[in-house]
Amino acid sequence: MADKSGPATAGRAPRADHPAKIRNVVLVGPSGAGKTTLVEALLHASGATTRMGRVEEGTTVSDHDDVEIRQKRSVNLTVAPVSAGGVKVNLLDTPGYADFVGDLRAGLRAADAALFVVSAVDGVDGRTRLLWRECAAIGIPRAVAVTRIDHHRADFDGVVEQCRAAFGDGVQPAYLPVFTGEGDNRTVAGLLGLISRRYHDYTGPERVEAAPPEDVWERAAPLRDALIEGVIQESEDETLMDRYMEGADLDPAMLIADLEAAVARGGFHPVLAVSATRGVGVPELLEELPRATPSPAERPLPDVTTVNDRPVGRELTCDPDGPLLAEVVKTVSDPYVGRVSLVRVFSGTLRPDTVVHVCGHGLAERGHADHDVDERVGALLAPLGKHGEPVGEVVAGDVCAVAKLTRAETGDTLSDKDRPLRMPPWTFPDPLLPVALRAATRSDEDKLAQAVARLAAEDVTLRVEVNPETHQLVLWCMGEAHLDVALHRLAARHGVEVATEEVRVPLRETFAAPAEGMGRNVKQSGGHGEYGICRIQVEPLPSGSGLEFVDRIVGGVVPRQFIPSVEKGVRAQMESGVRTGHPLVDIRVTLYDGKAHSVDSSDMAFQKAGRLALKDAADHCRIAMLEPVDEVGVLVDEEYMGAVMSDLSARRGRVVATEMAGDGRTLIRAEVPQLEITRYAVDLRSLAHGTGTFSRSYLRHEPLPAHLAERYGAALSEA
Ligand SMILES: Nc1nc2c(ncn2[C@@H]2O[C@H](COP(=O)(O)OP(=O)(O)OP(=O)(O)O)[C@@H](O)[C@H]2O)c(=O)[nH]1
Ligand SMILES: [Mg+2]
Repeated sequence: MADKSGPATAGRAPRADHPAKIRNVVLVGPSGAGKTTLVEALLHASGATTRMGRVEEGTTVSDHDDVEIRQKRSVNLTVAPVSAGGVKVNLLDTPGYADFVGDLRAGLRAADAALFVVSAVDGVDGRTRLLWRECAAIGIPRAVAVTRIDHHRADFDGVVEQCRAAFGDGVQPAYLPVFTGEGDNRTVAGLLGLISRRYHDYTGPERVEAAPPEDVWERAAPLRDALIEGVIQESEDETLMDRYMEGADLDPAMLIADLEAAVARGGFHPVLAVSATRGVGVPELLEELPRATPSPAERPLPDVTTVNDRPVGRELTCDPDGPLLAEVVKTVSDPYVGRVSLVRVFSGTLRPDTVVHVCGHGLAERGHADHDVDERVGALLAPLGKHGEPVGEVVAGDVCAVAKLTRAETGDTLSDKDRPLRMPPWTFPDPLLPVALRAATRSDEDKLAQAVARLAAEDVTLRVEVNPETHQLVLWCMGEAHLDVALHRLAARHGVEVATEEVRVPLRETFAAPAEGMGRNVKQSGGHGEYGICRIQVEPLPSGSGLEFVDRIVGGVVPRQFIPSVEKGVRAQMESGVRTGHPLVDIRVTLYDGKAHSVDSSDMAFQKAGRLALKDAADHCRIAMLEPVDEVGVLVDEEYMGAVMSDLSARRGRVVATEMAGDGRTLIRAEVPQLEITRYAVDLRSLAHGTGTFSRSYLRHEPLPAHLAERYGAALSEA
């Protein structure tokens, strides 16, 4: 039974009054690698909590959301500060599952270093490599934690090798785990610090310093050499390498200082070995995180300009006394608390109950209209999972939760109101899985549109549209798990029950050949009548032409004022189509004859005649269906290129080009009918084992093959 009473917190949340006393470390790694469990272990070992929760039981600090408890994995970015060596380390736990990349990006934005988590049981797969690339793309300094080393199948050396092959030679173990037992009983016994040469025995209830097993030095010596060489290669002190080569015993404290510099530079990645469940390597991690990762003051600030786009330059630094510069990395609306914003402060000091400038630009397409407003900041909270403890002020470099900022959205910049600033938001991937939504009950229909808009405002990886042709309310998500979260939130936070339906692709009709049609609208049985007769010729036009209306009336057989009426009628009929209910497009209609009545003819009478004429022409001709075709770009590891290409052909796609994209990846450009790729976001993931990404954009409508046209309800008759 899940205990939902919240974390067993012990005392006050850690505080920091200076950037040098802060580290922001984001945990990144594939789903199931053990990030949340590791955060739990770090919280417990640092004394922040009195007991360790478990992901399976829904009792961890990070995975507190109902959906997380149900899905047994993280779907949100959460913050958990721990106190380590007099430093406040904000641990940012991200979801590893691909659907939740929006929260991963938010976590990367708020952090100054990443702890890359890989399971010693599962090793490095395509998804892990993709995540590493995400980190490498922004140059964030990285250390690696190889977790689950208590497991009998843990292969620390093998996984380190895999990491080195995938992430480069900068990957070097800083600790060496020593194992004991055989078969199912094999487990970790202790850790040897390769710089300190200290051995910690973990076979008892507590870690104790002990003499290492004799044979360990043999294994450790080459690793220690490689580690130290890796560190001193990056050192500013060029004499170090010579001294080391000559056999000098270098001071561990100095090496550790150099190790931090090497990590901060981005090309060196120390590996730590951990078992989160048994606490092995957790105290070591608490010792290393403050000293091996850079403080916020050592990291460059993101680009910033004035609200008028003038560069701000170097005058802004991570200085608590400087001008305020902060960013909303995530917003959540809670039915009880209202809106809560997770904020990273980059410069200055954020104080509760002060007015700040809120600036949001560049996300209009995601449903965040550009805005520049002043707003009062409510209470500031030190977040711990779903809980928060009020804090007085938050200095540059720190992360906090802010209550009741009603206008600030994810990606917005907060600054002093008399010195408004703007940071361009980070990039978000496009959601590519469309799902049509319908309120489960009629009374919820109005609420649905509003609630979906709010949801999309919080989560920039959701997009909402009402399709102008199919009129469906379409929610674009990253994948099915993301959809599950969205539906759950619509119900839980907004009280709207939603049903999903298949997304209709906007098909269109057109004339397959020229045809003639007559519209005869004559009603003269008593009273005011209707009279309008018109004859038209219809010809097909190339894709994208719409309607070309040609007036060839001579001798006023259709009076001047009624010619636009005929055109209006034709257009109205085109919108509702002539056979299948899909709009009709790309025709030239030539009005060449007709007849009017001096009393009974009217605008309405000729509009109706126009509609009838088009329908009549359609009855004399084959109506072809057109389907939308997208330009698709698939970026995939070369090993899956063949599979992806043949799958695209099976989807009636045409591969237009393939390009090398570096890093062993290929970009495949293809034109693919929309009907075939509504679920491509899901299918590509299994096809390319999580290594593929794609983009799509509408290209044009093309004829739909006849056998499919029948399936889509077209009773295509040849007259
Ligand atoms: N034996 C053992 N199991 C572990 C360890 N760390 C995590 N696990 C288990 O591995 C599973 C996944 O752990 P999580 O902490 O949820 O993994 P995660 O990286 O947060 O996964 P996502 O939230 O989906 O990204 C859980 O069942 C954990 O109990 C460990 O050190 N040893
Ligand atoms: Mg997790």
